[in-house]
Amino acid sequence: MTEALIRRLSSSQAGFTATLDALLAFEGSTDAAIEQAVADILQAVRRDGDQAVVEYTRRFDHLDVADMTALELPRAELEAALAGLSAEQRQALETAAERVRSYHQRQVIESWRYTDESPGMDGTRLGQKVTPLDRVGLYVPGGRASYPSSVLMNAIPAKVAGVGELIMVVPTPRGEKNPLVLAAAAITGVDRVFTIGGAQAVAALAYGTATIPQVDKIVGPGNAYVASAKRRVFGTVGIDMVAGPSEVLVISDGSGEPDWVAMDLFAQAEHDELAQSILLCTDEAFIGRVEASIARLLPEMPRRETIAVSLKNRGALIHVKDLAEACAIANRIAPEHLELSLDDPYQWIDEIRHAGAIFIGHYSVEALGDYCAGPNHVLPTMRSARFSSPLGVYDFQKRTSLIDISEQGAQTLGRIASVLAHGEGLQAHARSAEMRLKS
Ligand code: HSO
Ligand code: ZN
Repeated sequence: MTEALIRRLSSSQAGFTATLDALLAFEGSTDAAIEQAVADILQAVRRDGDQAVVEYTRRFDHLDVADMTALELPRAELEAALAGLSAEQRQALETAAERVRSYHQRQVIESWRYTDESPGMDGTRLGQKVTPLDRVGLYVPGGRASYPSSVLMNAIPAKVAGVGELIMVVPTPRGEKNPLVLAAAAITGVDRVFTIGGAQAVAALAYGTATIPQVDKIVGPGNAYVASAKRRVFGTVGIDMVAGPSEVLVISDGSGEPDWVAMDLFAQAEHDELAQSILLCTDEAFIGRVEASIARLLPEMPRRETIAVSLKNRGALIHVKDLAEACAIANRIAPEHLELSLDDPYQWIDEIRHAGAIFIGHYSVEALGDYCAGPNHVLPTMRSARFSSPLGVYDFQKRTSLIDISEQGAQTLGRIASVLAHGEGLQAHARSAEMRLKS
């Protein structure tokens, strides 16, 4: 008998919960050597600015330039990349961008004000003023995980929010550029692009250099060095989130096509050996058919080696008693992507409390959401959907409170504040409130 491609589990087996937890456990790397290297890079860029960035780019990306200005891509080069696409590619990218834009326009939050009508508060006006961030840095990885779709998913909500200036960084080892990434930058109106990457690019954005302006927030995925650098500069600038490997959970009642389910599991697994693909299914025979589909389809896949490692180490086909139990397990997993591969999915949506995105029914497949359905594909991973949300316009808007208290309102509030301030032993607080009382 050959070794299984993916583990099979059952929710009724002894120790199932512990087995599931072990499968989900993922330690974000805290490699001491990486941490030290990143700390050194941040310090050097902070101290030496452009010169340090140029030097690291020479060392790590084998790109030898005289100075930082040579690492900025002129607008014309972005436009040329766009013009160089096939009509089909350009059309696809533009349509995807348009759909993502139209979805995100619905997320914009507006400023608001109201007049407090409670007794004694005559004329007191309160509100919330919404302001986009001034300047945002977008990190785009080089190499295998350099996704034009991620440029759309990060740049569009920033632009819809009204961010003043969007600065993209993307490493181009040995000068090799990804034309689709540059075209996506052109389509979304990224303002400036620098061909730098790694911790040095994060440092340049966070601290600013003579050439690269300091940003207020850094978004976008990256390798362990980039993740560590983002964590370290947090506080000096905002960051989006530190993403873990991508995950999909499929819930099936056996009503779909086993090949479709198998390919959906592959689509996640092909991202990365650490990616996680799990099926929860009420129908034992269907699980067997999915397993057979996996065995038959895997050899056809160009990325079969990555898929095989991902499925073997982190994948599972799990038999569950019923769909209520499947939803309970899904809530425990809090997956980044959840597919409800059911004939009648709507009755189960209310049962799902924790998921980054829910794909409803047999045709709503994650791959469509990754590129062009409209919602963002930057989603909470590693069970963080319990407390966080997809990337969106709200990540690029901030709120300021507005307080306009009338003379009458100050009488009512002053008495309350005075009592509380005395209780806290803060005399100046009490007196500054009391001075505005009339008698
Ligand atoms: N599934 C990834 C996004 C992506 N897929 C980009 C293809 N390209 C994380 O949600
Ligand atoms: Zn994907």
